Amino acid sequence: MHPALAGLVPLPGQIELHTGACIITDATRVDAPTDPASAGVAGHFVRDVQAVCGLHLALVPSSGPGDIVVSLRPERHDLGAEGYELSIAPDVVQLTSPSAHGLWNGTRTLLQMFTPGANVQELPALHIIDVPRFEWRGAMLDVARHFFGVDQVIRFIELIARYKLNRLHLHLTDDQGWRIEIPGWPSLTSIGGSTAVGGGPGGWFSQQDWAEIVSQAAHHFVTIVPEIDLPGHTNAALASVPELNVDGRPPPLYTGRDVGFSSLRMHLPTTGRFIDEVIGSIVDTTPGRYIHVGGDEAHATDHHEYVAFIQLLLATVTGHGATMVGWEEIATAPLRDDVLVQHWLRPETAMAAPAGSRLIMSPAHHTYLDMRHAEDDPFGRRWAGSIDLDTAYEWDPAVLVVGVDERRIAGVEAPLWTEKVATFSEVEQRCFPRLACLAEVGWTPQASRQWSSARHRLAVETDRLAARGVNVYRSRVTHPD
Ligand code: TNX
Repeated sequence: MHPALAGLVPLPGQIELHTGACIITDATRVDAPTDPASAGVAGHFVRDVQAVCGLHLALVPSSGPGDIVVSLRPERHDLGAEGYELSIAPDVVQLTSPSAHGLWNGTRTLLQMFTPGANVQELPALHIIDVPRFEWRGAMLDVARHFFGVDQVIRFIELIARYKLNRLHLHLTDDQGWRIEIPGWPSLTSIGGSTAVGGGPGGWFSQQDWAEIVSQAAHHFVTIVPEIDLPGHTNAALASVPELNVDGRPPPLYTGRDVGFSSLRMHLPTTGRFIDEVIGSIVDTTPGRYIHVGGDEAHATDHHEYVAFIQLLLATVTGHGATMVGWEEIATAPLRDDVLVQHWLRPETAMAAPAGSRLIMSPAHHTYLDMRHAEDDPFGRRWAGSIDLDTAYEWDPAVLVVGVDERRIAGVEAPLWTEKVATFSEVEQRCFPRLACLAEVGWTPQASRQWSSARHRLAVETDRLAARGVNVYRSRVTHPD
């Protein structure tokens, strides 16, 4: 493989290598369209090139010989919502897409061809046509068990966007913490946000913090998927709002690691208003159309009440004009076809989703980032096994759940639960480069994916991340000693 292709991840769907090369120097210019979204992508690319190798490329409105020409071609329906075409010839680099998102994806590929630190770049002549296999390619960060602040979340967005991941699911509430300000309910954060697993200081996002997160996400073509976990995993809410409790007495804050002991109560007069105002506020402040309502491990809710809750959540989320997402347990209640069901543990539970609905695949044994990397990893958990890079890579979302084929799969997502992850450096070590494996599962056609090829590219990517100061996991499967 040409050295400039050694760091590509996810691997593009079609690459055709030609002879010759295009030389990029600080005289190379980037010719960008004038619409704000495409111009933003081109500007971002110029800044990223400078960060990777120090070259400063000028942004210009008209093209000349040797330029990198970025063009928006709305008529290229064949490339879908996110696809792009990239052709590199000795005298010009051309990047084309029908959407700014596709141009963004193309610039990510181009950037991965730049050799870090080199002030003359030799890009091989080639032709790429690249369209993602799945629409939903995500990571989840649990900011409830341990809190991670705005700067850390933005850093996380920058890192996942390297791999064209386009969803960041934020697990905002759980037994141990409530992490987002809701107008009219100040105790949710002042009490519910005041601690974390192990008794640390916790924290929460103000409305201003949240606006900053969604805006930075948009600049990286990442849609934020906020999760308010209901009706279980709610001790922090119960501890903050006395009226949510049957006896009106709030339980103490919880800083342990158990799951499945808390529940809202359907019949209490405050419960419905609470759900409506929380979901309404989240919808109003989050531009993406998805609201994740959790629904997992509600072991303290009887099944009748659970079904009633899921129906109430569905009516509330749809009433506010959003699309509901939930963990696979919600499929035990009647749903609508537009609900997204997130498979994590039991295929037979996920299978109960309506025949017209779509699934997000997060099989614990391949995607759970809190699991240990290998048997000698002292930090990871073990209930879903060891997940080294080969295990994170070698699976096919289309064969996991009987009756759920390619067309019913919205995509893939890897969650990081943080009961045992307390610092951002640990977040990095759990996620990178494992998230690069997930990105290729979600992007590259199954027939073009081979562990024997991915292994080398992941080794290059691991070294690049390390050189940029990311606390990577150095796997024996990519770095044998
Ligand atoms: C299961 S996955 C959970 C989380 C835990 C995680 C720990 C899911 C929907 N629920 O509440 O944090 O296991 O690995």
